[in-house]
Amino acid sequence: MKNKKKLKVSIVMGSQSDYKTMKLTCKILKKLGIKFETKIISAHRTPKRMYEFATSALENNIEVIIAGAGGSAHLPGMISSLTSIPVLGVPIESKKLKGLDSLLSIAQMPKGVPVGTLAIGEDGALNAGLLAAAIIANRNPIVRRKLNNWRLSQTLSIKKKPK
Ligand code: RP5
Repeated sequence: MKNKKKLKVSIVMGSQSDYKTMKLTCKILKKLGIKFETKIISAHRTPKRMYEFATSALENNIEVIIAGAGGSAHLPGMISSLTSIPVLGVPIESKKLKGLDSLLSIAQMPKGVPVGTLAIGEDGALNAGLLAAAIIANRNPIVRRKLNNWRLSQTLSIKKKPK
């Protein structure tokens, strides 16, 4: 996949079961016209895949990595330890602790290796896409315009009075 100039965002997740949440990230990136790829990569089940992905991300033209993981969710932190590309972490709503485990695991990175942590579940998945778009928009006016239009249509959709 080397030198595919247009690839911007990589969405990775620890399991197939995370996809129902991470689909929201795909949806918003599609809407904003941002190229992305999706991969299942588990820090503990496929550590070699994780290493190879993270260490080749820069040469694969990835600008932002969005990593969704649940439970003992070390995937975003481990990826961030292997690359200086910005990593956004989405805590998946786990079955046992409703995602509190994932949230703390992703958010509580010790100093030196950052992960931008989003909200638990679908809110975080969608916002991760918006945040990736905002990062890319810093040097891409077309993405900036699309992102601003999306935000404006959200504002316009909010009614002034409850029914
Ligand atoms: C994590 O374990 C994954 O990110 C997923 O959220 C969780 C459960 O995985 P499955 O048992 O559904 O494959 O690694």
